[in-house]
Amino acid sequence: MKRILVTGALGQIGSELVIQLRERYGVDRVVASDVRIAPAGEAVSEGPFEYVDCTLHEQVNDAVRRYEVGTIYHLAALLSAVAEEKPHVAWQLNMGGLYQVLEVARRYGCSVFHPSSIGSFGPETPKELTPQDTLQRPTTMYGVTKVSGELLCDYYFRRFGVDARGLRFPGLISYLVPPGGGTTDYAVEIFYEAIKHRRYQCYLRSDTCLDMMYMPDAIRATIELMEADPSRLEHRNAFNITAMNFTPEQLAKAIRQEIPGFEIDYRVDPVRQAIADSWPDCLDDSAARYEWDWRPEFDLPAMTRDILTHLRPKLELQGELQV
Ligand code: AKB
Repeated sequence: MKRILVTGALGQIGSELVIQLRERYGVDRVVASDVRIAPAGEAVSEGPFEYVDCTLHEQVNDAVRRYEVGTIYHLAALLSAVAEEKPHVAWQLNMGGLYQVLEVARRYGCSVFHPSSIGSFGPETPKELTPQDTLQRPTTMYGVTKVSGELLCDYYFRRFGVDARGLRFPGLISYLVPPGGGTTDYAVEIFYEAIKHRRYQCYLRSDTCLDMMYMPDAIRATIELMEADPSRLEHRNAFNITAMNFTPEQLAKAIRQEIPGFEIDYRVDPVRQAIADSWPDCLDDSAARYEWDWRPEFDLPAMTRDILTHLRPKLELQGELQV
């Protein structure tokens, strides 16, 4: 079996994906890469690690050639809020990086996983049960790069036979590695603040409904899609997937079941609110269910309990919590 290369391996998805891929295929088979050096003691440092700036062809090419890579999980990208602050950097990284990865994949016959997002939709997209195939006219730079990325991946599949597959991720929630610069990050921060201070100030309006998913489901979906029988795939880039959808108010209520007295108030950030308002409320993921048997395992109460169980001891260990 050829090796796997993960770009953006120190990010929110990468850190957990590398661990799962190594458990499944063997530590030496999975090469983690990023533009930061892996901190000693982190799980990703327990196997091969390479510095790779994926916008530079030579660096991607060298890593793929030297490690005899057969599959690239290309995760390096800017998220929505930070992409809106730095649209030029977002275009360079999100599109420039993907282009180099696809070019190298074409040369060496690699498969490619590329994450898309609910951010690939726009205000004119149907908001409820957003269909798999529908209008995509995003109004953010992040969304523009995500739709373009979906199209580019499909082009490389049709034109050059590159086995490129992707998922439209909803907001991803994890207690291991924090996200950076997303619009849905509130749904992670809220758990830290609930444990530490029993209160949270939310930057989105209380009734902002968005699709969300717990990270273990997202990692499983990624691996299952890449292992799916290609003859069953009518779609490729990219599949709608979701596990739950809720508003900040509903999330606060679920946390209150576990932490009585937890309080939330709101100070709306107009930039992130506008981004969230342009995204769907709830996706229809029936194509993923039909074509590769996608099923989420965690709903809101199950996720809330699991996060609180694991996050409290983690914060105690880091000295961020009085025992
Ligand atoms: C973001 O908020 O930018 C991401 C996403 C939904 O793609 N979490």
